[in-house]
Amino acid sequence: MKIYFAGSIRGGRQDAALYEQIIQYLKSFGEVLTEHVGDPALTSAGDDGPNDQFIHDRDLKWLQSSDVIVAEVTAVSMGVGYEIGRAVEMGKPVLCLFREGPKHNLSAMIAGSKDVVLIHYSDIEELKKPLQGNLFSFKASK
Ligand code: 6K6
Repeated sequence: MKIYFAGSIRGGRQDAALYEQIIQYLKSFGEVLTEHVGDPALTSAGDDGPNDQFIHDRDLKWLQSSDVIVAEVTAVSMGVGYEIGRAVEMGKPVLCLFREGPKHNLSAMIAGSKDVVLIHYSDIEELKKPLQGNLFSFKASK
Protein backbone atom coordinates (compact mmCIF):
# COMPACT_ATOMS: atom_id res chain seq x y z
CA MET A 1 0.00 0.00 0.00
CA LYS A 2 1.35 3.45 -0.96
CA ILE A 3 0.63 6.03 1.71
CA TYR A 4 0.80 9.80 1.17
CA PHE A 5 1.37 11.47 4.53
CA ALA A 6 0.51 15.19 4.66
CA GLY A 7 1.59 17.52 7.45
CA SER A 8 2.34 21.20 7.89
CA ILE A 9 5.62 22.63 6.56
CA ARG A 10 5.30 26.37 5.89
CA GLY A 11 2.20 26.37 8.10
CA GLY A 12 4.59 25.72 11.05
CA ARG A 13 6.76 22.84 12.20
CA GLN A 14 5.56 22.60 15.83
CA ASP A 15 4.30 19.02 15.28
CA ALA A 16 7.26 17.72 13.24
CA ALA A 17 8.33 15.21 15.93
CA LEU A 18 4.80 13.78 16.05
CA TYR A 19 4.73 13.49 12.24
CA GLU A 20 7.94 11.47 12.45
CA GLN A 21 6.33 9.07 14.95
CA ILE A 22 3.18 8.70 12.83
CA ILE A 23 5.26 8.04 9.71
CA GLN A 24 7.27 5.34 11.53
CA TYR A 25 4.00 3.64 12.49
CA LEU A 26 2.56 4.01 8.96
CA LYS A 27 5.64 2.29 7.55
CA SER A 28 4.43 -0.98 9.12
CA PHE A 29 1.46 -0.89 6.68
CA GLY A 30 3.17 0.11 3.46
CA GLU A 31 5.44 2.58 1.70
CA VAL A 32 5.24 6.19 2.88
CA LEU A 33 5.90 8.38 -0.19
CA THR A 34 6.43 11.61 1.76
CA GLU A 35 8.77 10.66 4.61
CA HIS A 36 10.49 14.09 4.40
CA VAL A 37 7.38 15.72 5.98
CA GLY A 38 8.47 14.20 9.32
CA ASP A 39 12.12 15.21 8.98
CA PRO A 40 12.99 17.31 12.05
CA ALA A 41 15.70 19.05 10.01
CA LEU A 42 13.07 20.46 7.63
CA THR A 43 12.08 23.91 8.87
CA SER A 44 9.23 26.15 7.74
CA ALA A 45 11.85 28.51 6.30
CA GLY A 46 13.31 25.81 4.08
CA ASP A 47 16.77 25.96 2.56
CA ASP A 48 18.36 25.37 -0.82
CA GLY A 49 16.24 22.86 -2.62
CA PRO A 50 13.84 22.38 -5.49
CA ASN A 51 11.65 25.32 -6.46
CA ASP A 52 7.96 25.55 -5.56
CA GLN A 53 6.67 24.43 -8.95
CA PHE A 54 8.88 21.36 -8.80
CA ILE A 55 7.59 20.57 -5.27
CA HIS A 56 3.95 21.06 -6.28
CA ASP A 57 4.18 18.95 -9.45
CA ARG A 58 6.20 16.17 -7.80
CA ASP A 59 3.88 16.00 -4.78
CA LEU A 60 0.78 15.85 -7.00
CA LYS A 61 2.30 12.92 -8.91
CA TRP A 62 2.91 11.13 -5.60
CA LEU A 63 -0.64 11.96 -4.52
CA GLN A 64 -1.99 10.52 -7.77
CA SER A 65 0.02 7.32 -7.32
CA SER A 66 -0.96 6.80 -3.68
CA ASP A 67 -3.59 4.37 -2.36
CA VAL A 68 -4.50 6.38 0.72
CA ILE A 69 -3.84 9.87 2.13
CA VAL A 70 -3.19 10.32 5.82
CA ALA A 71 -3.26 14.02 6.76
CA GLU A 72 -2.39 15.39 10.19
CA VAL A 73 -4.63 18.47 10.31
CA THR A 74 -3.99 19.91 13.79
CA ALA A 75 -1.45 22.51 12.66
CA VAL A 76 -3.22 24.75 10.16
CA SER A 77 -1.58 24.41 6.75
CA MET A 78 -2.71 25.73 3.37
CA GLY A 79 -0.75 22.99 1.60
CA VAL A 80 -2.32 20.16 3.64
CA GLY A 81 -5.82 21.55 2.99
CA TYR A 82 -5.02 21.78 -0.73
CA GLU A 83 -3.72 18.19 -0.81
CA ILE A 84 -6.87 16.93 0.93
CA GLY A 85 -9.11 18.73 -1.59
CA ARG A 86 -7.17 17.40 -4.56
CA ALA A 87 -7.17 13.86 -3.12
CA VAL A 88 -10.95 13.96 -2.60
CA GLU A 89 -11.41 15.09 -6.22
CA MET A 90 -9.21 12.16 -7.30
CA GLY A 91 -11.52 9.80 -5.41
CA LYS A 92 -8.80 8.70 -2.98
CA PRO A 93 -9.56 7.59 0.56
CA VAL A 94 -8.51 10.35 2.97
CA LEU A 95 -7.90 9.93 6.67
CA CYS A 96 -7.58 13.15 8.68
CA LEU A 97 -5.98 13.08 12.12
CA PHE A 98 -6.89 15.83 14.59
CA ARG A 99 -5.28 16.15 18.01
CA GLU A 100 -7.56 17.51 20.69
CA GLY A 101 -6.27 20.60 22.50
CA PRO A 102 -7.58 23.88 23.91
CA LYS A 103 -5.88 25.97 21.21
CA HIS A 104 -6.63 23.60 18.32
CA ASN A 105 -9.37 24.53 15.88
CA LEU A 106 -10.40 22.34 12.99
CA SER A 107 -11.77 23.93 9.83
CA ALA A 108 -15.45 23.21 9.12
CA MET A 109 -14.33 22.22 5.61
CA ILE A 110 -12.65 19.17 7.12
CA ALA A 111 -14.87 18.58 10.17
CA GLY A 112 -17.99 18.87 8.00
CA SER A 113 -16.82 16.82 5.02
CA LYS A 114 -18.44 13.45 4.32
CA ASP A 115 -15.59 12.69 1.92
CA VAL A 116 -12.92 12.25 4.60
CA VAL A 117 -12.64 9.99 7.64
CA LEU A 118 -11.78 12.04 10.71
CA ILE A 119 -9.93 10.56 13.69
CA HIS A 120 -9.77 12.55 16.92
CA TYR A 121 -6.92 11.58 19.24
CA SER A 122 -4.77 12.91 22.03
CA ASP A 123 -1.46 11.07 21.59
CA ILE A 124 0.28 8.61 19.31
CA GLU A 125 -0.68 5.57 21.41
CA GLU A 126 -4.36 6.48 21.25
CA LEU A 127 -4.05 7.03 17.50
CA LYS A 128 -2.61 3.62 16.60
CA LYS A 129 -5.75 1.49 16.92
CA PRO A 130 -8.17 3.63 14.86
CA LEU A 131 -5.42 4.30 12.30
CA GLN A 132 -4.80 0.58 11.89
CA GLY A 133 -8.54 -0.20 11.67
CA ASN A 134 -9.14 2.37 8.93
CA LEU A 135 -6.07 1.36 6.92
CA PHE A 136 -7.17 -2.28 7.01
CA SER A 137 -10.69 -1.41 5.90
CA PHE A 138 -9.36 0.72 2.98
CA LYS A 139 -7.12 -2.18 1.98
CA ALA A 140 -10.02 -4.67 2.17
CA SER A 141 -12.30 -2.47 0.04
CA LYS A 142 -9.75 -2.06 -2.79
C1 6K6 B 1 10.59 23.24 2.86
C2 6K6 B 1 10.61 24.27 3.77
C3 6K6 B 1 9.94 25.32 3.24
O1 6K6 B 1 9.47 24.95 2.01
C4 6K6 B 1 9.87 23.71 1.81
C5 6K6 B 1 9.52 23.01 0.59
N1 6K6 B 1 9.40 21.64 0.72
C6 6K6 B 1 8.36 20.81 0.51
N2 6K6 B 1 8.75 19.60 0.19
C7 6K6 B 1 7.82 18.65 0.04
N3 6K6 B 1 6.49 18.81 0.19
C8 6K6 B 1 6.06 20.01 0.49
C9 6K6 B 1 6.96 21.09 0.64
N4 6K6 B 1 6.23 22.19 0.95
C10 6K6 B 1 4.93 21.79 1.00
N5 6K6 B 1 4.82 20.48 0.74
C11 6K6 B 1 3.58 19.67 0.76
O2 6K6 B 1 2.54 20.48 1.25
C12 6K6 B 1 3.72 18.48 1.71
O3 6K6 B 1 3.25 17.31 1.09
C13 6K6 B 1 2.90 18.83 2.94
O4 6K6 B 1 1.92 17.82 3.24
C14 6K6 B 1 2.19 20.15 2.60
C15 6K6 B 1 2.61 21.25 3.55
O5 6K6 B 1 2.08 22.47 3.10
P1 6K6 B 1 2.52 23.88 3.79
O6 6K6 B 1 1.56 24.86 3.20
O7 6K6 B 1 2.34 23.73 5.29
O8 6K6 B 1 3.95 24.11 3.41
